Amino acid sequence: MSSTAELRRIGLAAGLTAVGFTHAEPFTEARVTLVERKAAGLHGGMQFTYRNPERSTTPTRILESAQSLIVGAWPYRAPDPHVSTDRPQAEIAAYAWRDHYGSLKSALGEIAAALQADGYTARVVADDNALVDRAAAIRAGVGWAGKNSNVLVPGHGSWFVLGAVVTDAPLEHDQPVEPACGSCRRCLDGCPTGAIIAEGVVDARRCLAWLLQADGDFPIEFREALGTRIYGCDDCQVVCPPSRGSDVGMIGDEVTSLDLLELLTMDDEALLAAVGRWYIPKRDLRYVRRNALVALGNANVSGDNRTEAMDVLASYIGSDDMLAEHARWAADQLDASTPH
Ligand code: B12
Ligand code: SF4
Ligand code: SF4
Repeated sequence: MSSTAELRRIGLAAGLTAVGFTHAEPFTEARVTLVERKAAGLHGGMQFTYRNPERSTTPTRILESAQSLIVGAWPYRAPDPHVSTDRPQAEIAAYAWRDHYGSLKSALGEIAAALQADGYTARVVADDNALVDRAAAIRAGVGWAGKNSNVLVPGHGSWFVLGAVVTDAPLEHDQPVEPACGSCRRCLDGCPTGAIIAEGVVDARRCLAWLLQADGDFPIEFREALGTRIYGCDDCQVVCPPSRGSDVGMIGDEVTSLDLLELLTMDDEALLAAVGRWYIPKRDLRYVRRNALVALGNANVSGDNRTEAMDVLASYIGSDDMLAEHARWAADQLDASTPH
């Protein structure tokens, strides 16, 4: 018989750090927030949960007979100070160092299997547009809504990916946890582009994590702030005191950064093998190269690497218009950073 205690035990044994239970009523507050932020332009053209707020905030759209949600938080390792190499590196945000969503879904799958064995219907949803994962985690008491808009798990911080099992099993609900940011505002002050415009409110038009995933040109005004990132941004979590010293994520087969010059000379097949798991706008690899060109312009490049970098950039100038423009920008940056 599925009890919350047994289901939580299964989730924790499968590697989740926190498991919480809530009812399947709509997330009306999140729906209003989505609609308001979209109307204010803060979504910066994002689709995801913004495409159809009603759908993403109504669990019965996932399972008509839904009664409960079981929300799980899968831990990932916080970034270490970067390993220094003599080659310019492309930074990858820690949540993308390996397929954490795959691990999250299998852990939630074990909870779903236990429910199914008892005759219930259970569906796993994680990081698709079917559900507002953070709002679900907050209502299920998995964590509190931080001012950086991430969900923070008490005692562990925010280095987690989130997902849920939607089921027709009637289960007891957990209570939300007390928000514990207090008077801290390090994330608001620490964001390199000032994207956290108010407590819990991210303006995607300024957020590097979104700009790296958006199509079109990388906005010129945020290129220097991008540094050498090519996928995701961790700054508003790195500065967050409750998220420091989190040690629950496992060390495994992770790719924590990529060699920028190699990445920029890979053919499509090799590039897809390296980054195909990522969200890439329109699945168009030019956007990965665009990001890498900006990163190279910001990298510390000297000696032989410099000659190689200038050759790589020259090979992009005269190619596709968008890439040529980003390559020219990067070459100018490297020129400006050369001691004359
Ligand atoms: C769109 C999206 C983004 C966008 C926009 C993020 C944003 N903050 O709006 C972009 C591309 C920028 C992004 C970036 C990141 N994302 Co994202 N993203 C999503 C996605 C697909 C939808 C989120 C959504 O609906 N946002 C709209 C707003 C309305 O909802 P929200 O951000 O959840 O809002 C919460 C807070 O704003 C808070 N809140 C609202 N009002 C107020 C007021 C106050 C005072 C306070 C304190 C809080 C608060 O409550 C809301 C919950 O209802 C979800 C997956 C999913 N299906 O849910 C992942 C998700 C939210 N992302 C996730 C992650 C890991 C990230 C990154 C850390 C990745 C990275 N390293 O680059 C960054 C973090 C940037 C940040 N500070 O948010 C995780 C969250 C993990 C966690 N612990 O919270 C999710 C849940 C994916 C997953 N399944 O694990 N993401
Ligand atoms: S992910 Fe980076 S750019 Fe976006 S809000 Fe956080 S610190 Fe700012
Ligand atoms: S940095 Fe401070 S204000 Fe921001 S989420 Fe962390 S604890 Fe909250």
